[in-house]
Amino acid sequence: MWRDLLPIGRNASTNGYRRYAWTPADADCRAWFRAQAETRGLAYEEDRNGNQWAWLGDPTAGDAVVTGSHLDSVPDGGAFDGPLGVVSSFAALDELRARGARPAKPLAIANFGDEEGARFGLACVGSRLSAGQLGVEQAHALRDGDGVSLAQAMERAGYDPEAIGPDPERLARIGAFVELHVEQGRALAETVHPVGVASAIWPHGRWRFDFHGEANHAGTTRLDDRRDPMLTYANTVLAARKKARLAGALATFGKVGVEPNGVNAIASLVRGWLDSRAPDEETLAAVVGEIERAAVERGLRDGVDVKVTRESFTPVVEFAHGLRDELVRLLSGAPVLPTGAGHDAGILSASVPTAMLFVRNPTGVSHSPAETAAEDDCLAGVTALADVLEGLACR
Ligand code: HGY
Ligand code: MN
Ligand code: MN
Repeated sequence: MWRDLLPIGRNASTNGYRRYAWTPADADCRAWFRAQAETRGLAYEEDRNGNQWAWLGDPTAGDAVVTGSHLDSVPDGGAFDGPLGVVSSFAALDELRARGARPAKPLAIANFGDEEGARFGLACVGSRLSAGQLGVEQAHALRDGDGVSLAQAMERAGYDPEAIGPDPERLARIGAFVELHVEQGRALAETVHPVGVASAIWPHGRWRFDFHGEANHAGTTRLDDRRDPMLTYANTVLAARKKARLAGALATFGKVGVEPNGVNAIASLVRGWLDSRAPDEETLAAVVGEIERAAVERGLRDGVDVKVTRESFTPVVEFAHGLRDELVRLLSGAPVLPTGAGHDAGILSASVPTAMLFVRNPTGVSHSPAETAAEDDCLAGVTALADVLEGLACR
């Protein structure tokens, strides 16, 4: 399975993955998922929001145990973030069958669409739509960097954008959702444990900062006469780092756009996207507020107007304690850890009892081609997931 997925959407110059929603690489990932389901004789279905499902047992019976993750990537992402969860799900099902386990409940594997939000700017679109956490009109209005709307992209990929929307009946059939994911930090690397259980996801969001200045000649405009948004942007990046450090939060400007983007022209507009996360919502709101204030104050000095738009926000997620404790028991005392990364499991946790397993990442690196996990640890993850599915569905 791993070998088949490896070439899909790989950018040869960086070895990173560019598997964006509703692109040919995404279609190849979906075809792979469908083939994995059909090879195993699982009932395959795709919901109205582009999420894929592979069922063992009757999908309509209720109290299903569902596992899975996503196959899309960030720009030049690693091989593990997402795919490890989907591959491990199929492998865990194979393991259950090899053990001769007889599920008393329906089991399913899911691939949620557009988890990373790399193309349309909003993460977890597939699970958010199903859980009713993203309005249909809001989803239709999302646009990629080329101005293509989500609706147009879905249509071009052969899907019906008019059919998207909340799917409470499907979610009501799920008794538990467990997502396995590569760890995106080094907490497990410092332990003897290859697999951990998630406690919580930090609240996080994305804010667009538009710095409006004035385009002018780089060679003839006196420094005092400039309204250079790049200066305001640069100072805001530094302020974000400082405010986040002081508050014990995280703040990152990882994406930036410049107009007109000419070497010998002062920019007219710099657009930077802030990703910020914190242990609690109050801290997050305070940090983002301080970054915005610093930007506006600096803008006054530079003659630059600053406009801040919140593009997404995901509240803190505290995974269901009962299910989490059950996983720890099934895995003989696996460590419990929080994460700053968002997941479909976090979105679904508002509708369904949800838990996560993390597989040790020796470097902690993620959202990068350098992301990795040892083969033995991945196999331990499969065994752990099989133990969990057996414990939840077969007894
Ligand atoms: O950005 C995130 O937290 C994620 O990996 N979707
Ligand atoms: Mn990710
Ligand atoms: Mn992920």
